Amino acid sequence: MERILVSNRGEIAVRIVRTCRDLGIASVVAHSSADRDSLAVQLADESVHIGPEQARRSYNNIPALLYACAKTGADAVHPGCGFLAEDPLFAAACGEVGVTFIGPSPKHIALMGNKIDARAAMRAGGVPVLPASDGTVDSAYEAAEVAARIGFPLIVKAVAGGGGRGMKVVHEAAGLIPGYEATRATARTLFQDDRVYLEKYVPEGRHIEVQILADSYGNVVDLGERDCTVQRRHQKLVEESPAPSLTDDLRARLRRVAVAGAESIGYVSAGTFEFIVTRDGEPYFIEMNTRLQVEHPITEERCGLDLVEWMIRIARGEALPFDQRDVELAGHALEVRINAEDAGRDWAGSTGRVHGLRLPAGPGIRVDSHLYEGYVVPPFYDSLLAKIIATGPTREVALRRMDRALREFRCDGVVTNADFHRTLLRDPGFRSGDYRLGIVESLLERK
Ligand code: MV4
Repeated sequence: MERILVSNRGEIAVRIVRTCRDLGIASVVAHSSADRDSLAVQLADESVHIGPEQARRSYNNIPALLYACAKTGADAVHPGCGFLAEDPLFAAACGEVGVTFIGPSPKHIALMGNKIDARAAMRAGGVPVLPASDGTVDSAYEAAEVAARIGFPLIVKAVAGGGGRGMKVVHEAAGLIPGYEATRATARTLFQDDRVYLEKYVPEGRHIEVQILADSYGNVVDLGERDCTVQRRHQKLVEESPAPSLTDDLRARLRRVAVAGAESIGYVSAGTFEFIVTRDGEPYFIEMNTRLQVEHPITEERCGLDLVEWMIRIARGEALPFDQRDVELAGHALEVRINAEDAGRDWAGSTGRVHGLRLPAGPGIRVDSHLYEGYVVPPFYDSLLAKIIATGPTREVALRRMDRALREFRCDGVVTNADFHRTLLRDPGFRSGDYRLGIVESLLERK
C-alpha cells in the first residue's frame, strides 16, 4: 500500500491524511468543486477533483472515485465516516479494480446494513437482542399480530435504516397502523426499500457503543466503550469514555459481548457495536457500524492507539501485534462536536467565511478540525466544524479542561453551537453522569 485516496472531506479527511503522513504513505484527497481550498487538500500529497458540489455527484459517485484512483495511481481507499463508507457496492467495486478498501469486506457491510440480518447474526452469536418480529412485517394485519405478542411501546424500523433514519416509535395500539404505514413510506423514499420490522422500544435508555478492532487472522480486541447518549435528532453532540454510571460488571459484559459478536461473524477492520442500556441496566444490541466513527478520538485518547493506522495495517494484511491483555485504557475522555448551526434559528445550518479563529490547546486538549482563518463553510454538507477532545485522569479533570477549551474557542463569521455546549456541561443532570436519551430536549425546554 503506497498511495491512499481519501474519499471524504472535512475534519475526517484531514484526520486520515495526517495518519498517512505518519506512516509514510502518500495521500490523495478526492474533493468536490466546493472543497478545492480545503485543509485536507492543502495537507495531502495530491488532490483530485471528483465532481460538482452535490455529494451525489462527487463524494457518493463510485465511478468518479474509481477513476480518481486510476488517474492518481492510488492503490487503496479510506472512505472515512459517512458518504460511501458503508456502501457494500463501493467496497466491492474497489476490490474489483484492485484497489484495497480500508474497511471491512462488502459481505460484512451488507450483513450489518440489513438490520434484520444483523439482528439475527448477533442473536446467533450470543449478543442480547430485544423482542421483535420474526423478520419483515409485510401487512398491517401482521403488524397487529406482532404488537399483540411484544406489546407497547414498540418501534417500527426500516430494514435498510440505521442511525435513526427510517424509524418510528409507537406508544399505543391506536398509533400502530399509522406508524407502520408511515415508516414504510419514509423507507421507500429514503432507501427505495420499504421493508420494515417491529421491535420492543426501550424508553429513556442510554446509548452505549463498544469499539472493536479485528484483523484477518481471527484476532479481536475491544478498546472500551463510549457513551453517546447526549444527542439531538440522532446527531450526537457529546461523547465520553468510559461511560459514567455503568457498573464495572455491565461494562465488562458489553465489551465481552461485542468481541463475541465480531468473532461470530468473522469481522475484519474497526467496528462499533451499538447498544441501548435500559433503566435496569440491561443492554441490547441495536446495530453495528462497520466504519470509522466520528467519535473515535475519545477511544484513541484512552487506549493510545491510532485507529486509522490500525485500519490501514489490518487492510494491508498485518496481524494485530497485541492482544486484549495489552489494551490499557487510561483516564477519561470527552468529545464535543462544534457544528455550524444556529440554535436561535431552529438549529439551521450556518455558512460563511471564518474571518477570525482561535482553536483551543494546552494540557489534555486535542482538536480535530478542518478550520483555518479564511475558510468558507459551504452549505452542501454536514455541519461539523471541529471536535474538541478533552482528556484527563478523571471525569472531573476532563470536564474542567473542556470548559477551558470552550472558553478559548472562537470562530468569527459562522454561528456555532459552542455556547450550547457550555450550558450543557454546566447542567447538573449531565454532570451527575446519570443522564438518559432526551437530556438535550429537556435542557432546551427549560432554557
Ligand atoms: C432504539 C431505541 C430504543 N428501543 N430501538 C436510534 C438510532 C439508531 N441507531 C437506533 N436508535 C434507537 N433504537 C429500540 N428498540 C432507541 C434508539 C435511540 C433513540 C430513540 C429516540 C430518540 C433518540 C434516540 C437516540 C439514540 C438511540
